Amino acid sequence: MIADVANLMNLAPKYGLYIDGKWVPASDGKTFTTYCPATGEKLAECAAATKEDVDAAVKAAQKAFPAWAQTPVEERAKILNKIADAIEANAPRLAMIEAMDKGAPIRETTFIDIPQAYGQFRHFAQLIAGEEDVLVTSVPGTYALQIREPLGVIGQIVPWNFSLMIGSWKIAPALAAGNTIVFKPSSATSLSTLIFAEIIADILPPGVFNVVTGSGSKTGQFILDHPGINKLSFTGSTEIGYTVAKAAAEKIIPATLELGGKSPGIYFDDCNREKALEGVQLGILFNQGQVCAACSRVFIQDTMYDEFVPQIVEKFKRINMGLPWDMNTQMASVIDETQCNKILGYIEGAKKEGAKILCGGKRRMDGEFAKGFYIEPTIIEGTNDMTCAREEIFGPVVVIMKFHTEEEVIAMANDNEYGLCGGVWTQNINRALRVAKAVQSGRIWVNCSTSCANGIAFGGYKKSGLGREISRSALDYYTQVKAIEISMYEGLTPFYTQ
Ligand code: TXE
Repeated sequence: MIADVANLMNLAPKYGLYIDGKWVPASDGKTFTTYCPATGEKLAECAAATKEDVDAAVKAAQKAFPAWAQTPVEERAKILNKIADAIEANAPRLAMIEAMDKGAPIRETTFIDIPQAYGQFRHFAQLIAGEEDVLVTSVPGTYALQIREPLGVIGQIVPWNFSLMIGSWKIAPALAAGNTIVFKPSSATSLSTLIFAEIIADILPPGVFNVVTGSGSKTGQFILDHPGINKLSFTGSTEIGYTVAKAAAEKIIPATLELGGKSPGIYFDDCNREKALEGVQLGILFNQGQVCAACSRVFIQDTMYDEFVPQIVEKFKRINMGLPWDMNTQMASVIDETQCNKILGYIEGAKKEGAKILCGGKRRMDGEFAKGFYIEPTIIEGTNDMTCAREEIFGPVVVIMKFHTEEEVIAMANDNEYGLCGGVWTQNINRALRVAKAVQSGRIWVNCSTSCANGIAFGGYKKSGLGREISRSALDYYTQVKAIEISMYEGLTPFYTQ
């Protein structure tokens, strides 16, 4: 089945690395194989970029930079809109490849991943066209211009959970601001990026956007170490985030880091129960829980706990697991065996620490699930100090806990090293605002979950990262400010002459 779909979709055999507007093999000819996690079938051979290849990509981006940086914003905006149109025109193909590559339900890639991707390009096209250089009146007789200038060549590295979507969060603002790019997708999910490069090949000048596929430890590290990179932008684990931050510090270049999360979902007893149930589900089962923003710790007020918990269990038991390309599938495969074992390891660890598994907890190997990595939606009843409640599991596993008062739950929510997102469910507006303000996270949802609207800043507090994406502020992170002070004053400076 997969091989047929792959052929139909004209997949990767013809692809290599995309450097300076051309497809080239790795300089040593080496490739790596990518598989569909849902079936174990081979999808494609991709080129494994060497140090020389990364160097060639950086040089191409450096060469393309001056002209791209000077391209008028209206023209850049037009190009960004054309990229959005190209993604939208290829949406079914991209949604299918993303579903096959990461094993996620196609209804999610169709309705979330791909629209987010083209939405980002439209959003930044609009923003950049409206940007103005700031004219500041300063001391009498002088004025100042503040100009935002692009940084140069940006090294962008993304994870496997939302290749094209997270990619668009980085590519769109970087291009809008006039930078050029060397981009590396995760070796587990390179295909949507390669198709993206293919469909925009005639839209962008050569060298403005380059793709180097390969492993993190080699290709990724070559990007971090390259002296020609002027900024790093990374989404992935906090562990590799440290490596990226160190590489940036050594070169004194900026880095945007979007790292792990262990976000709290807080449910007060006056919440709309039906919406709240949907919130718990979306918060942890979307993309099999492999979402940095997942609300993987759920705090339920004691006055509704005994009634609400069985309802969540019931809902999780009814989740329709299936193959990714079936539109009825609500949950499919996690990314690979390592991730699968890691998740199961956390569940076993939770049991040893005294937690109770209320539902799920096992890998499914029956029928069509035999060759993939399917884990049942899992609810752990635990405490906030257990490993399963402290560390990012990155799977369909939620830890539920009881709380009594607002103060108590705020303290519990903040008692974690991460601070990416969070949700508060209540119909009391004052309480919603108080809790949203008190929880130490970059984004809080009130009576909703896991939404990532274009234009609303995304990024973490604490160990969840540095910088913001998706919104206007992303442009700040892809530019540097030049201030030009100009004097219209004819006389000498009074300070010196008196
Ligand atoms: O992430 P990595 P992995 C978490 C999640 C998951 C764990 C490991 O808990 O189980 O991380 O996943 C590239 N220099 N998250 O191994 O290693 C790598 O090739 C430069 C959370 O996939 O952080 C990939 O392109 N690059 C997270 C990207 O970094 C390197 C999303 C992410 O890989 C590199 C993903 C190096 N030395 C995983 N090593 C989130 N919260 O969104 C790796 N890479």
